[in-house]
Amino acid sequence: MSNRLNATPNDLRAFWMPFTSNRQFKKEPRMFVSAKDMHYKTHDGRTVLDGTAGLWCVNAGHCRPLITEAICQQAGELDYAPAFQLGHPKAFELANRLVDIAPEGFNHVLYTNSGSESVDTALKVALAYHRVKGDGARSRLIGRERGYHGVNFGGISVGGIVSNRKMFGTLLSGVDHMPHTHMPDKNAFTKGEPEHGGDIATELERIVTLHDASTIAAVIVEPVAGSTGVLIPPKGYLQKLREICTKHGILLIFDEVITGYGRLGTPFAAQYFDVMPDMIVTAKGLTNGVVPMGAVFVTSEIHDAFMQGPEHMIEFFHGYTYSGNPIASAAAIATLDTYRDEGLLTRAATLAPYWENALHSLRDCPHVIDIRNIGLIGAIELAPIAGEPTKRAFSAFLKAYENGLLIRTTGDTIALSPPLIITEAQIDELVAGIRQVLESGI
Ligand code: PXG
Repeated sequence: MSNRLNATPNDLRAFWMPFTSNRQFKKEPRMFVSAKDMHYKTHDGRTVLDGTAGLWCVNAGHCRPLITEAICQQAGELDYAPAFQLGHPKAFELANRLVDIAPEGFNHVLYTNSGSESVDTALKVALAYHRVKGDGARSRLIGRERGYHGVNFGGISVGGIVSNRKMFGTLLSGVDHMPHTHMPDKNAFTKGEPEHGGDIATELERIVTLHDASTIAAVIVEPVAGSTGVLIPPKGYLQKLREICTKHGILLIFDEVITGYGRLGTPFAAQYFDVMPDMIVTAKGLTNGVVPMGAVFVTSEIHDAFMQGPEHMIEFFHGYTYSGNPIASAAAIATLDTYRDEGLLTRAATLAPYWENALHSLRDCPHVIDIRNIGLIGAIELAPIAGEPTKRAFSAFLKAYENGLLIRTTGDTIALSPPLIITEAQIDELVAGIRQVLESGI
């Protein structure tokens, strides 16, 4: 008998869930059924304060009217237009709007459908750029230990989170990794950018010497590493990476999938740190997480290098069926309107001092071994239970959810990234709720 006939909404077997402990979840499901602004509603009728902007993406808060209306309107007007050799106005309008908020010089945008696709797109642009410039020997890519660049083959090759790599064979060849910047012995409980570790960037110089600069296409880093448990760049670190890349003709790619669109109090982290990469990889907050979409920003220098040869020829053999999809474009334009109207791309700068003090007030709670923060990002690292890594933080996540708080955990770190509309009173509520969880014997 077909399994399908028996399927009911309460049958959870068919969906193999992403990055989830499927068996645990299906025994004890946690479902959201609606959302508004800072809150979710659960299937059992409870209200949950969103401390993570969904998965770092709902920067303007949930179910925002301009975005909802734009999607409905677009779906009824032009649902889909072929993305290759044809266009539609909103994809162009959006690209111009994006260039307006990007750092100067980022004049062109390639669209994707996710952060993972944006990463792989940027890596491919880097390789092809050197090739069109007659420098095709530059084929190596350099990432960093503990880096997260999505889950596609390019991204896990340059990424440095072992559990995301070890099951998947030999990955891309010609990839090397810089050391990560986490130095808890020296930097624990630093507010903002750590003092120690900026010189770790010189490890890139060693890698360049090892392989020779003439073989290296690009270096990719998250300006603030998120998924690994929130690692803030030490003072001077990103500047030093930039210097080394420039000196050796290597492209520097910032993966701003979580830092893009206001998370640090500037539109992009490049502006926050005043370090300009050659490409900026984004997704998530581009559409407020509502419709899948990503964008890769490139400089005119990179774009223009491809604009050669016969005009009827495709200049870059890459793209997706849904690149610049009309509904995603409409959602993104309405998202940028919402960010602009409410000042959300800079609001984190105003809230950051309050956020910092609130988070660091948890220092005396049980199990806390480090607290890190920047912009509207926070991390509370817990001592692992001996022999059972990740269990303590996961218990904190479950307990917080029961108590009406959405937090994220990765390893034994609680990561926080609330919507940029959060109020000071809601920050207090979040922090008080976390204190309660940490003091509850997890
Ligand atoms: N790069 C970075 C820096 C990311 O943080 C991706 C690429 C991939 O994006 P997609 O859209 O393909 O998932 C990400 C995604 C977490 C968490 O809790 C982080 C991400 C996704 C889900 C959870 O840290 N980052």
